[in-house]
Amino acid sequence: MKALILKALKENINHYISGEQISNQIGVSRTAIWKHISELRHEGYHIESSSRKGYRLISAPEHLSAAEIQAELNTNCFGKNIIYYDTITSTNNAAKEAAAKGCDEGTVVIADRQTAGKGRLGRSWVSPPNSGIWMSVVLRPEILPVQAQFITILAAIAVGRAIEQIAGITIGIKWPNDIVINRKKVCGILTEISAEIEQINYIVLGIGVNVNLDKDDFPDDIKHSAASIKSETGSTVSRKKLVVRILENLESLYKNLYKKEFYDNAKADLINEYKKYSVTLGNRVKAIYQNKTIEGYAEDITENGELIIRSDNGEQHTILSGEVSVRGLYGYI
Ligand code: BT5
Repeated sequence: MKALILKALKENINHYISGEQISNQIGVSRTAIWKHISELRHEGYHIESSSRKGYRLISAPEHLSAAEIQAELNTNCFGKNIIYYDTITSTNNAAKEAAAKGCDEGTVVIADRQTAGKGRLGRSWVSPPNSGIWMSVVLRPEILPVQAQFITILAAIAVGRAIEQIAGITIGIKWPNDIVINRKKVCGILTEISAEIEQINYIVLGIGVNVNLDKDDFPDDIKHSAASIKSETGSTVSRKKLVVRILENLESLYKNLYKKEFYDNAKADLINEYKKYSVTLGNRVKAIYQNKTIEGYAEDITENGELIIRSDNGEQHTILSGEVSVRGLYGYI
């Protein structure tokens, strides 16, 4: 029924069609039409209504199909294989299944909506329809598992650059993996690894970007700390263009990992760029690390991407992964 109403609206795009006309055309009551129209609005369709003239479709939500993305994508490997879902539990889980079955490196799993989006340490990630980028990329790097920390750093830079290029807004990176705009989180990265001692089987790089979410899309407990590109710039951004740019940036940065000189030179450039984006460095922080809480100043980021904290008693701590709150961000005062 909803599909028929949508079809009638699409046949008249930008023109009004009265409730009576739709009702005659497909044989449903005007109340049922109103109910379906309001559902379509929730799904991202912009439909105007006027009591005299009826309904008018202004725009349909952007569809992130594989074909739409690939038509604009300029890469050799990343996104050559895209698995798209309207709804999935978690793109990271789907990507892990695909990786375990042997899918190619660069395979992308992307969904319009996640019902069980995952953050780190068992936390959840809010992923409503029509508004975000919820995607995972399968990587098979021939590096040592200890070097995998770089993938998160590289991804944060690739996504950060892409947001700046497409939305024209300045971003910051909160160590290790949050992208923030105006002190609020717009993107999270979840890197999951399947490895043996000396060899990585695969890495699933999960990227969640709040692109066109409205404030009301966030539950109350994260309303103060989360934002979207749209909520901060006031403009809707094309998810497709952003996906394309993220994959292109990722591929070009990732290729460097294989260059012989990467671990001598390029790595240092990457860390320097990461430091420039950092909203953690130079600030007061509280870190939960190996079951201890450390408070102090974020002093530096090492050449391997670890965070150095000088605690209040003068001790220096080098943190490879963990939870770090930064004063002034997300309600930490
Ligand atoms: C992250 O975890 O930030 C990693 C998020 C990765 C999400 C992507 S989406 C595609 C792929 N498939 C998945 O299932 N996951 C990945 P963490 O640093 O643990 O942050 C999680 C915390 O951020 C939550 O506990 C909330 O406080 C907050 N949060 C949840 N959803 C959010 C959202 N949409 N925007 C901003 N903050 C959010």
